[in-house]
Parts: sequence; structure tokens; C-alpha cells
Amino acid sequence: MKERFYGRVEQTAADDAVMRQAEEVAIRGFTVLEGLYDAEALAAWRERIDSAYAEQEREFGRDALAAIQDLDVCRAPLLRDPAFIDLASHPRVMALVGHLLGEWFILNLQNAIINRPDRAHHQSSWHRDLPYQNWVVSTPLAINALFAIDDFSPDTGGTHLVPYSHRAAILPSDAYIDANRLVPTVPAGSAIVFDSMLFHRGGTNRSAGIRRGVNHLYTIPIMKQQYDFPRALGAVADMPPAVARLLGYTSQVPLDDRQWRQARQARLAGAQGGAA
Ligand SMILES: O=C(O)CCC(=O)C(=O)O
Repeated sequence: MKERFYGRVEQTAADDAVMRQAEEVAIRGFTVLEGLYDAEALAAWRERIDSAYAEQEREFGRDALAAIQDLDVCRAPLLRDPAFIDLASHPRVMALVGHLLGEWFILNLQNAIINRPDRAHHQSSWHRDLPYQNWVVSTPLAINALFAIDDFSPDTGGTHLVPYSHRAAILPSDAYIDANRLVPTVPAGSAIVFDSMLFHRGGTNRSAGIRRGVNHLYTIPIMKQQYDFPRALGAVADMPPAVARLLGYTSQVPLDDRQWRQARQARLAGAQGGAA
């Protein structure tokens, strides 16, 4: 039903699902995209996460990971298993993030969070995913997509969120958090898409099973990536241009004035070639 209002009021148009969900992220700070993966695909993602993490734990050492508070975080799995690039570039997530950040955005990080029953996780403290930033902006600089690979609920250690807190310059009081936090029940195969300035944390897993999630941070290209994906992956034959841009291949820092001009020369020549 069309709402009625009076006064000289403008109203946001939200004509399709992407616009409606973008509006939820803009105002409330988050939305949930459901039905991104079915049961069979989820079983495969679980195996891939467990195997990539086991390799990282073997390589770096369990005690060494514990010493740097980095147990049960599978960092940048796409560097070990290119299938994770598909997760990072899921078309429905790309459409929503593109609506919020504009056409050109890059992947800053991809980390799988393995929340085991009754074990404290470093991500269970309140934070923003642009950490240490205590200010607000009117237009988002960064958006997250946290894929639920297992069901997220208050019982399984689902994500706690403080709605609207991306609009608060500093962390609200404990009393405010207690009264206003939400732990959305999110079925496996969905993604929570949120403004990266929204305060959030992982919950305590009181269930019998592992709760896995894969977090992605997308930013406008002026921000530094957590991992230098182009340098880590090197030249990859047949990488689609949209994926190359997402991974940061077109946003690398030039070494010096020469490289900066060469890159601009190539870009302008490409644009002219395209227009001809
Ligand atoms: O695992 C979660 O529910 C939250 C993850 C998180 O806070 C993060 O990766 O920044």
C-alpha cells in the first residue's frame, strides 16, 4: 500500500529487492540475503573451510596461532582454494554492494570464522570492521557480507548486531547495547550484509555443532586491502575483468611517478580504444 505523508517530503524509491535491501543497510545497518546456497553446496563449503584452516594451522602452528589470538580464523581462503573467489563474487551480493558503494569497489578481506562449541573466539568482542574508527559518514565506505555456512542463531553463536550503530560515532553504553542488540536467526546459505561501521560480534556457541561463517569486507578502492590479493595471486590467466577489479588488480599502488603515468596512459588508451 502506498504510504501517505504531508509536508515537503522526499521519499527514497525502492522499486526492487536490491533497492529495498540497500535501504535496510543504509538505515538500520544490515539486511539478510537468503537462499544463496543449497544444502549440497553448503556441505562442500564446510569441507573447504575445514581443510583450508587445517592447512593454515599446520603451517603456522596451533600454539603460535593461540599466542596471536588467531585460532579458528581461516584467513584469505581464496588464496589457497580459488573456489572461494566464487563466494566473494556471488552475483546477488555484488548487486547489493554495488548499489551501496557504487560500481567500483574492491575486496579488502575474506576470512572464515570457525565458531566452535563453548570456545571463546577473538571475534566475540564488539568491534567495527573498520576498526579504531570513531566517526560517522553519510555515505558508506565499506560493506560486509558474512555468509552463514551453518545456521546462525542465539544458540549456535550467531552474530550480535547493534542496529543503527553505524550512525553512532562511538560505541553505545552497555545498557544501550543490552537493550537493543539483535541476534538474527539466519539460515545456512544466507549472508548478513551490513555497513562495516556497524558494531557487531560473534556469539557464544552453546550448540553441539560448529558454526562457520565467511566474512567479506568490500571497500571503495581508495582503501588499503588487508591482503594484497594481486601480489599474492600473481598473473592469473583468464580471470574475468570484473573479478580482477574486485580483487584489486586495477587499484594497485604504483611504485613511482613513471608507473603512475604508465597506468594512466594504458587506461586512457583503453578508453579511447573502447570508444572507437
Ligand atoms: O562470526 C561472527 O559472527 C562475527 C565475525 C566478525 O565479527 C568478523 O569477522 O569481523
